[in-house]
Parts: sequence; C-alpha cells; structure tokens
Amino acid sequence: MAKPRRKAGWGRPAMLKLLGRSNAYNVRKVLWLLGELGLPFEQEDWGRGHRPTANPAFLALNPLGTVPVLVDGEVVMRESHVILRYLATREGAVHLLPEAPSARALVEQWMDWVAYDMTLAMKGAYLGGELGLAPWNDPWSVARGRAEYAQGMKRIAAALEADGPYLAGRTFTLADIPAGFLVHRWFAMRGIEWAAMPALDAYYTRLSERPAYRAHVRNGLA
Ligand SMILES: N[C@@H](CCC(=O)N[C@@H](CS)C(=O)NCC(=O)O)C(=O)O
Repeated sequence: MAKPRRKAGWGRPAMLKLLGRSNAYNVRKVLWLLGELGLPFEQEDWGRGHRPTANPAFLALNPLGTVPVLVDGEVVMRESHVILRYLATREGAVHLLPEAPSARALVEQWMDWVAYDMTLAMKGAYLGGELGLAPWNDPWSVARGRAEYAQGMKRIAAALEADGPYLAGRTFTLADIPAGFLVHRWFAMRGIEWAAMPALDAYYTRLSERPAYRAHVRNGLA
C-alpha cells in the first residue's frame, strides 16, 4: 500500500531563509507566523538601516526591492501575505488556513482587506503622523490616515463582537496576523484619538498571550 503523502510535504530541501529587517511591518508578520509554526529559519537583515535592497544580489531575488523575501530552496517569493499563505500551506496548518473554500475565504477576506484597504491609512497615520516621513507627513495624508485607521479599528471591533473571539471566528487563524499587527500599532501610536472599544482591548490582550506575538509584534517596537 502506498504510504500516504503528507499534505505539507512537497520537499523541504534547505533551511528556510527570510530576507528583511526585523523591524519592518511586513517582515514582522512573517516572523510571527514562523514563531507560531515553530519553524527553524535563517534571517538576513536587508532594508532601510541595514543592507540596501538596491544591492544587485538582493534585486536578483526580488527586482521590486521590497522586504520580506522568503527563500525555500529553489523557491523564492516576495509579498508578505503570499508568504503567510505559502508557509501555512507548506506546513499543512489547516487550523490557520482552512482548505474548504468557504472557511478559507473567511480568513483571506481579512488579509486582503488589510492589504488593500488599510495600507494607505497606516502610511498616513504611522509613517506620516508618527514618524514624520515624507511624503506621508502632509497634513491631509496624516488626518485622512488617522480617520481611516480609526474606522478600520471600529470594523475589527464590530466583527469581533459579532463573531469573535478571533477575526475568522472561534480560533486563531491567518486572518489575525495582518489585523493583529494593525491593532498593535493602533495602541502604540501617540498622535491619535482613541475611542473606547472594549472588544479591541480584549483582542489585543488575547493576542498578547501568544509568545510569537510578544516576540515579534508587541515587542517594544510600534
Ligand atoms: N506588498 C509588500 C510590501 C513590502 C514593503 O513595502 N516592505 C517595506 C518594509 S515594511 C520595504 O521593503 N521597505 C523598504 C526597506 O525597508 O528598505 C508585502 O506585503 O510584502
């Protein structure tokens, strides 16, 4: 009888390598998941303040010059959310990314929402409003970013109240990784006006019980 094929197991020839500085938002999401999965990996600090991603060796792996990049043997990929999905699938972590299309969609809708709808808000509110970085620091971008960030937090709080305690329901999934990072940054920002959102407070406390969240997200960095 043929040995059952392990779902996760399409070859794992080399140690995973993560390229990207540990203080970058998009890298920290991947570090968080690697911690959740307990996967060994090597890391090289590329990006702002470290080795420049304009280096030809880096551009050969990712012509866009962004971090993170994940190298898994012959496989090289960029885009943090793609990397999250790749790692969960590679490891057969169906508790984090279900196989059934309907359950999977409930997870992925939150990941895409953060990527599509919250990225500009974070740039205005955090890069512009907190760090004062151009071009995000013009008053319009900062005000708009803060308002949209606040609106996003209300949406998360409402979803948790309706269907929590996690974003895709009863258990922690990949849906909580991009959003959980946004929630951390929300509480770390000084220049915003917080509205009382008990469901959001409880979610932040709940996520903070996770060692990998404390190591890579709620770790003293905004
Ligand atoms: N859509 C990309 C965005 C990647 C991105 O913009 N990464 C930032 C860090 S959070 C970056 O590469 N910054 C340039 C640098 O650090 O030199 C992803 O999700 O991975």
